[in-house]
Amino acid sequence: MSQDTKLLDTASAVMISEEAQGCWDEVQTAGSIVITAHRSPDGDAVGSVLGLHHHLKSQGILSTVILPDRFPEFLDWMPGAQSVVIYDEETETAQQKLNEADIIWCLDFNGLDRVGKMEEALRTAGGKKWVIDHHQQPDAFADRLFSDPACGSTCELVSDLIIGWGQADKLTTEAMMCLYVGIMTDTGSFRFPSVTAHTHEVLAMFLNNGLKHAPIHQNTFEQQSLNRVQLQGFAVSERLYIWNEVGLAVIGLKYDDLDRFNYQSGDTEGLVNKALALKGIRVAIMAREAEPGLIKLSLRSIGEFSVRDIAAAEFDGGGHMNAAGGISKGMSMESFLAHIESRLGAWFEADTSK
Ligand SMILES: [Mn+2]
Repeated sequence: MSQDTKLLDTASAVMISEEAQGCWDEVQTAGSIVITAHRSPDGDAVGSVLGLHHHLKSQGILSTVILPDRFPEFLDWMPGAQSVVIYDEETETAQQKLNEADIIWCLDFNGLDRVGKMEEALRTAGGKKWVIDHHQQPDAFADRLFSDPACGSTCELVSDLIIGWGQADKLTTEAMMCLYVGIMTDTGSFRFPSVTAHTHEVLAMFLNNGLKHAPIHQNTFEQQSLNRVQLQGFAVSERLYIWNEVGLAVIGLKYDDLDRFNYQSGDTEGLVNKALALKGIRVAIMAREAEPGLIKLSLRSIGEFSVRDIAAAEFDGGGHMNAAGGISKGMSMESFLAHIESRLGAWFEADTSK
């Protein structure tokens, strides 16, 4: 087992800044702690807030987890998911907790405009805002900022912080399960370029600590409803639009389509990757008409083509170079697709990555 020991040693040797080290002293004496993440929380957002929450709890430190809106159904199984306070649903409770908090951990987002309707409450809350994030160009709202845009997930950064605190061996199964989910989902199951040897060292440390990974994959990806599977099949078969000359594929699901398959939050998760997986396609957009006149977008790319730039400039969004989100207002799906076609020249003209 000497190999295992070596991996554990490497992961244990994460060096963190003095400031990050100091967080540990401060959380121990804080009266009230809130942990939150961005709106439309994904696996990394939910995983990082719950992972940190479970770890602090195991060390006798209580915290309240608040998310701006509900997380997708496929994350329901995560330990602690049921105790999350959803701002949109329990606004008063959430506001009170935010107001009382001495420390507000802000995980997996880089600006106050990423928390939807919770923005004002978070902005005016008096507690210290400690940000752990991996998105580019964080806004200046953090009292403490731990940002690493090169890192594949916020869950890896939270893991590093805990390892840096010297508490790797104190990680509970619950905490590791949640952190694993975020590393897994934000790296496309450990296959994106952002994955490093260190990512695998952290995962190896989890496994050495007794984490069972197979049920996590199964719970996250293999508990799909028939409606979801059929919606995804329908989307690929009937609502996929391809511009081969530029390598773009768009899936455009209308409001009525979603209704037909009794759409639940999270049902189109991962669908954009089916479009991106096509031969010759290097930019994919998943467009979902959430309500008439409001289209939610998920953008992905391969290589140097930045979907973040398009999302930020044209769709009131942001994200990473190869994975971004945004919205389009006031257009039907037909006019949205026509709009995309009208923008191809501008998007791909200057593109030299092809
Ligand atoms: Mn993330």
